Amino acid sequence: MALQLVIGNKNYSSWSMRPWLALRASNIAFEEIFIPLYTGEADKKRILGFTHSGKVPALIDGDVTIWDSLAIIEYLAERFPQARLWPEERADRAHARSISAEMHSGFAALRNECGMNLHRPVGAIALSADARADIARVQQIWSECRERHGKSGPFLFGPFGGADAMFAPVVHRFRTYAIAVAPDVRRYMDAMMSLQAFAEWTSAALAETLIIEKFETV
Ligand SMILES: N[C@@H](CCC(=O)N[C@@H](CS)C(=O)NCC(=O)O)C(=O)O
Repeated sequence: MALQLVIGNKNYSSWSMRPWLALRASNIAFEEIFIPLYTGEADKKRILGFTHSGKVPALIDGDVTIWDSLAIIEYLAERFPQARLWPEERADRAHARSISAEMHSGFAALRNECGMNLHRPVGAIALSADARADIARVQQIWSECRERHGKSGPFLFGPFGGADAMFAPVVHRFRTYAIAVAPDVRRYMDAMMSLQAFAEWTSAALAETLIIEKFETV
């Protein structure tokens, strides 16, 4: 039975984007189940029919359900070792997991002030000191990885992997909010935007017409 990934609106759902990208960039076959977010009770019930968390993403693999983006990526890494979602070396793997967990649990100011919204016209906004600190920390994480692994490929640990999937929505946030970035960070963003799976998600998001008013504030 094919894997099923339950996701929300591609334009807004940064959490959905992460495991979707991990699957697509790794050429793992899956069925996509789209449920529009924040439309009311009926769609919320549909999400609850897949996961009691009531949130997307959720991955269904037969009788196993995995909810939460990072848990899904961990599951995929175990289930499809050939996809090499985590680096081979233990120290690099620990590093990749540390930055992925840091992304997963942190950067609240950046997330709140620069919500993912792909169809938003590109333009800068005034940001709080906390958001600016988040942006500096993300750039530090990416630069450190690129400095260490630049020779093995254009992504954080060389080839595309789970850590890249976790940070992918930030590439869109930096792009749409016209964040000034260092040249090595720009090169990483360019590599991400050239990735077929990333481009595929982006064009599908831009084709969506559903608007979530509360995410259209800036
Ligand atoms: N920590 C979760 C966050 C999931 C989450 O907050 N999903 C949002 C959409 S991006 C959601 O499903 N919201 C719908 C709702 O709360 O009704 C993860 O990493 O997957």
